[in-house]
Amino acid sequence: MNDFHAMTDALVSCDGGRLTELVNHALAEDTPAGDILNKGLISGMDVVGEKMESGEMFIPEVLMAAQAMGNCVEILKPLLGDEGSGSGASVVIGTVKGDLHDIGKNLVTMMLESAGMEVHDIGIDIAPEVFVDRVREKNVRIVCISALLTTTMPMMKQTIDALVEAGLRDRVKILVGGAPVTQSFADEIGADGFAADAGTASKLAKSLIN
Ligand code: B1M
Repeated sequence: MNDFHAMTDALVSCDGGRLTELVNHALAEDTPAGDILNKGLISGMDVVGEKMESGEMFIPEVLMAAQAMGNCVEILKPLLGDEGSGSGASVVIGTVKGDLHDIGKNLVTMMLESAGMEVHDIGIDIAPEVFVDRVREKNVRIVCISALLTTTMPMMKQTIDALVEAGLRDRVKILVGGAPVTQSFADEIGADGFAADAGTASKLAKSLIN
């Protein structure tokens, strides 16, 4: 069994200590941080998601797994950098109203920060009017909207519509993402870009401002 399978097992059994140990061990063996993130942690969370769906794992366990993953992302953070040319651009990022998922959003935040952008992470369960207020307050160039539930995807459109109604739409580029989001959905709701993962989000954000 390689370390990636063991990481999935540790996530499924909500064993944060073991997961941290495995991540540190993989790093000591020169496994690239991106592989640990994608092949170990994110793949492991997909299995957690399947077990959640089939009723084999319950919400408190999923929360413990999410916490364990978050701790390991902190370890990987300094090693996942996507250096430069974000030119200090101001970004507002949040997860839409009704949606409490934040691990993916936090990864996008981390990648944007390491690309040199000034990121204002406004959190989870964020109503359209809060996005609008934050864009008004700051000299924001990019708005990043995350959603993980099919039921909260329509809130992405409502957020964009609120920015249009507030007369702010032309001032900002809007980037959307999250597991159920697709390029065609992004086009349909009038976003400027869609990214399937945090690394792509950072590259796209840079290209949108340059
Ligand atoms: Co939830 N959940 N959850 N959950 N949860 C999913 C999303 C689900 C797919 C699980 C499943 O059933 N298989 C399912 C959604 C089904 C659907 O909508 N069709 C689901 C459900 C149903 C629910 C509840 C409704 C369960 C319930 O209460 N009965 C409930 C809803 C609560 C709410 O939000 N109102 C719920 C609750 C929770 C917890 C709170 C327990 C916990 C979240 C904890 C937290 O985030 N702090 C949780 C978790 C952990 C998951 C799974 C297992 C893992 C999500 C995750 O963090 N993945 C998830 C199953 C899965 O996704 N496989 C599931 C790792 C993360 C790195 O990936 O967030 O996709 P992800 O981010 C990726 C990309 O999507 C992208 O970059 C990241 C990778 O680099 N990305 C962006 C994300 N945002 C982006 C923004 C961008 C660009 C890229 O630009 C702006």
